[in-house]
Amino acid sequence: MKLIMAVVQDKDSNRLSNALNVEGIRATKLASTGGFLRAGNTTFMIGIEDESVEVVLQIIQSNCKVREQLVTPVTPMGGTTDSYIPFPVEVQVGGAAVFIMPVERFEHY
Ligand code: 2BA
Ligand code: 2BA
Repeated sequence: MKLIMAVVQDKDSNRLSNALNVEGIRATKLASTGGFLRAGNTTFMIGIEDESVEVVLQIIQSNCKVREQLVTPVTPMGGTTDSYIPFPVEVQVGGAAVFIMPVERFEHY
């Protein structure tokens, strides 16, 4: 079994939920916040048998879009705050940041 954690944009989360439901794939949605943009996003936690991992990845890929976003970072990208002038930058967000982890054991009580 694997645990898939996928950080997606809020705009895509309903569509992704529906697509997973249609395929009978169980998931938990967590409200999360991006460390860089400090804007809300959604983290999906999906416990899934190994043989269905690729199906889930395909569903995530086809339901999460890449979008351009113009932002003024609240912290400097270089790390130092000395002489930091906030400057709007365009960043590409998404479609999804996906982590796949082995599950040692799954219990359901
Ligand atoms: P945020 O941290 O709010 O990042 C939003 C977008 O800003 C990122 O899109 C990326 O294009 C840009 N960005 C982030 N950090 C940057 C930096 N230090 N310098 C320049 N640009 C930067 P994505 O890469 O598609 O990430 C979307 C969201 O997925 C992230 O939101 C974060 O919540 C999550 N994420 C991405 N990579 C992650 C990782 N390695 N670990 C945990 N969460 C991650
Ligand atoms: P929900 O997704 O809201 O599901 C609530 C209950 O609805 C489930 O209880 C199950 O009895 C039923 N259910 C959900 N999806 C189904 C499906 N595709 N076919 C038939 N019945 C379905 P539990 O199994 O006790 O799950 C309770 C909550 O635990 C779930 O809430 C979900 O948030 C989480 N969860 C369960 N299995 C998960 C998994 N494999 N990965 C991630 N989260 C899981």
